[in-house]
Amino acid sequence: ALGQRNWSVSSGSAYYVSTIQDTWQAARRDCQNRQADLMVISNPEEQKFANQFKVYMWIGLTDLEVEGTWRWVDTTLVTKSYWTEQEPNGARKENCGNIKNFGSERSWNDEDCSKQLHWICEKRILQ
Ligand code: 2F8
Ligand code: CA
Repeated sequence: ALGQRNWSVSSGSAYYVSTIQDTWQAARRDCQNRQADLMVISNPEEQKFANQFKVYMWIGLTDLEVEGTWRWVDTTLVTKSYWTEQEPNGARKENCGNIKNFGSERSWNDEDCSKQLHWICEKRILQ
């Protein structure tokens, strides 16, 4: 089917990369509509995967609940992180995480959630 072509499968998860841009909240809703959620980066392979797209990408990273406490959409705390130097710098203005500095392993940025960006969904596959 058409949809399947947009998913790539790698080590226990399937990833969907959006063709359009939208806010972090709308991106999350889109992922949920696909029986998925925004991408949770749990290992260096996933970090590398997320860095391959040469445009900014929303991921499932937010401190909307408690300012300064960055969590993944699956509610886990961020353990190994890949913030760009000087990030996160947005305090209360920037509460959603994206891949911005994709030329560097340390690619994460905190961004205004209402910005319209591409996004990556992740669906965990039972095995
Ligand atoms: O230099 C990093 C910095 O770039 C922008 O601010 C100038 C980003 N914000 C917007 O684009 C709105 C920041 O999130 C980022 O930290
Ligand atoms: Ca920032």
